[in-house]
Amino acid sequence: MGYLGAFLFLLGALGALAEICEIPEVDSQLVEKLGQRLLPWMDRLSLEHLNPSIYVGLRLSSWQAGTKENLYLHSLKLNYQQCLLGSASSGHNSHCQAKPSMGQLALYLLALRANCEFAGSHKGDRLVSQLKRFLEDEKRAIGHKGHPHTSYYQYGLAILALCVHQKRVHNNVVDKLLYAVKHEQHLHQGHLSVDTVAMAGLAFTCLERSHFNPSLRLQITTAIGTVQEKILKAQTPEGHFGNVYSTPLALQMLMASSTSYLELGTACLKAKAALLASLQNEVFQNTLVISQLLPVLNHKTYIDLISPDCLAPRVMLGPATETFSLTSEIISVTLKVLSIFPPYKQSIFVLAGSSLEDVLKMARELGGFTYETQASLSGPYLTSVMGNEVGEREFWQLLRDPDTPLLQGIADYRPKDGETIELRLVRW
Ligand code: B12
Repeated sequence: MGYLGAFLFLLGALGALAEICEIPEVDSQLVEKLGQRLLPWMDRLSLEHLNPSIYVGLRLSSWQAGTKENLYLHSLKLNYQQCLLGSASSGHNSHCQAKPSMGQLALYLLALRANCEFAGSHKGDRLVSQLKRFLEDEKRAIGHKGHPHTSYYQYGLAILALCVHQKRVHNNVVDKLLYAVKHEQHLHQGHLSVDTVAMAGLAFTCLERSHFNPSLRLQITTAIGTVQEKILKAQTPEGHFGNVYSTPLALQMLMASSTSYLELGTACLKAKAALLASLQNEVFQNTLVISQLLPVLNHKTYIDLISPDCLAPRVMLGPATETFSLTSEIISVTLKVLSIFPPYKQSIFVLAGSSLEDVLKMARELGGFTYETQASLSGPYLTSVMGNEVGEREFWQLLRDPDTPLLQGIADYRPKDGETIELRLVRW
């Protein structure tokens, strides 16, 4: 009987463990290194470079950047409010090249919450109304065209941002996201990425916790289960959910929701091991991805923004110690573009360690090749090659021969000697 009791207790304990997604402690030096990568970006205070996701990531981490952080939030407020609310006639927003998008406004509202602020003032209310209007427009676009103007990722992000500010959205707005998650295989643009599903799951989790949209409660709970299932199914043999860069958001989603999936605990431990290996190999270079990972390493998620702990002690980040490995080795990278006529193919010689962006610059300098980029929160986004701008729902995909899409953008990816990189115009 004693043995049976102990056995049952052990089973119960294992069951309880298996139902939570927990990430054990990670070496704090490795985490600090990640945080330090954000520091140089916090000195760039123009609208083009401001990134509310950096602020959110840092506030939900165990590290802080002292006064730099306050200055950063101040610049975010100045620029976002001027560009979104300033009237063109008063000249207030003359320095705004482009209005922040729906997703950027949503991230800005998350940044305010990360500082324990509610969008309650007159200005805050107007921003909330703008975000609601964006969502209404997107809802109509989904009704007409079957997809939003922006993406389901931004749609989920916007619902999440309003939710953490305790702002409700209509059932029919939530309904469109519920439908997309449930019927994703029937949507004509194919499957939703793990990042997109995870963002939708975070939005649903917030709605569930806040008891919003009570008449959709059952559908919301079911959708959370569907999202968890999709994320778990997308786990790779190494342990990543989707790919290494979607794992942070996927983990945020899994950590935020309690679940009855028995395999959850094991899946998260495996993901954590994969993350650790990636951290050690310095795979995380991109500030946006780092900003999504830092909360996870501090056992936090965007759901914590419902009631953030702004007094939690955070350690000051030390100055970054960059280790430059200067090399004079020259490598050859072949650049090809077959989506145009006549096709382009050229070997480009650059210094070892150069980014793909350096290769593109060199190709342009040599002549016969042109390209354009647009600044985004993930870095420079390739928008045009040889004068061919992307049309609606098209993008210039980056691939490594024979046919492997790159997991990084032009600024972060560093081709190896002898590699062939293709730029391909595709629909998404
Ligand atoms: C939607 C999306 C796309 C859409 C964007 C079109 C659209 N109208 O939305 C499409 C399918 C076209 C796309 C393309 C690519 N993407 Co993408 N994308 C995303 C996703 C899911 C959401 C981005 C978003 O809306 N953010 C919120 C808004 C508020 O921020 P934003 O900066 O204003 O958003 C713009 C940029 O993110 C830009 N964008 C989208 N992807 C990428 C990737 C890079 C490297 C850059 C610089 C910009 C960029 O498009 C957004 C809309 O304008 C993220 C997931 C994530 N975790 O962030 C991946 C993500 C950013 N993409 C990624 C990648 C790798 C790419 C590609 C490089 C893939 C490839 N091999 O070609 C290309 C970009 C190539 C190029 N031309 O420069 C990675 C980046 C990883 C990293 N290390 O930085 C992510 C994190 C996905 C992942 N887990 O792998 N993407």
